[in-house]
Amino acid sequence: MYENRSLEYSNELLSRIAPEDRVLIVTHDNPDPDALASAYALSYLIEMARGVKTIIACGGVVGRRENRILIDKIEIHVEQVDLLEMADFDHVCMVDAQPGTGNSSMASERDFNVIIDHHPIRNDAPAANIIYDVRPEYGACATILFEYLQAQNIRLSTRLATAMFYAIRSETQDLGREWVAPDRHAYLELLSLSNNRILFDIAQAKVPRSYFASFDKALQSARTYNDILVFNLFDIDHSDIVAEMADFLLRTEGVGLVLGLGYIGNEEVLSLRTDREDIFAGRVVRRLLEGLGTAGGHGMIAGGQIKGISDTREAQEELERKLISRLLDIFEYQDVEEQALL
Ligand SMILES: [Mn+2]
Repeated sequence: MYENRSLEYSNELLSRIAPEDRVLIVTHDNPDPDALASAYALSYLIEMARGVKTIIACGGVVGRRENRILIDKIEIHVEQVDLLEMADFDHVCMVDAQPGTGNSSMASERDFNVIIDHHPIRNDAPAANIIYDVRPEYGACATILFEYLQAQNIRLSTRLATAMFYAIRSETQDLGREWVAPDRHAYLELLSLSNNRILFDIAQAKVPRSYFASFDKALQSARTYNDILVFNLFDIDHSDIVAEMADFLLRTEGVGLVLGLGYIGNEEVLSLRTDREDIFAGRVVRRLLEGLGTAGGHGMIAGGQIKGISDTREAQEELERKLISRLLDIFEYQDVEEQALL
């Protein structure tokens, strides 16, 4: 079961790749399981169908321990994108991201031949003659690639199936948020093809002590304003931790929206989570960061970044106050009392 467009787009994509071509697959910085599995799936498709080995690259780091174990166990080779010369490639494909959202070190649209994504469509029209398959309704980008592989009748290896299953599972929180029927179909098909031992090793990954310090910082700093919760981790060693703590704190009773902050490499990192059905997280974060930074996201999950923030505690605290005040303005909560979570 796959949508017709999966057959059309995958046929078109494969027909453009000649046996001697060099193909690069990039995704967003600090890749998550969906980005990694999507890149790996596209690379597998091109290799199986056209016999062409591709290179996968991105910027940033893989911070979250589960994701590092995923890369190790599945053996996904990811290169640093800034060490590569774009001119060396005949095709540059982007998955699980689009140019111009601020979360990729690869900025300009001109560089891309293929864009496959499930984030909301950017306003600016894509360049002519590129393959542009963006499905904002899909819960995971890996689901789109799963359909390509099905449409091309390609048998999945256990490792690929495991990576894609884990991607859909973590991106949709086990089909709990942001999913459509194709995600569910892919999830069930992939489950039966997956290696449970690897899934267990990923989910039960050992974590460093500093991981628990992040929980402590998140809990100690958390403040609520009606049903909004804000926390600030200040200095962090990888940006994924902000989103992880935001997911964790969204479980607070009476809280419907969480804004998490962290700071790394002159950049403030924001993560927004909501389970309120009347809110579109991506829109809230774009309003919040208007004139300050870049933002993007879906209905329930969104993120953003503000560059060029000084590394002093005062600068970060000042920015936090500014963001809280903007957020309370957006929800007309100006007169709401601030309460510590603990
Ligand atoms: Mn994704």
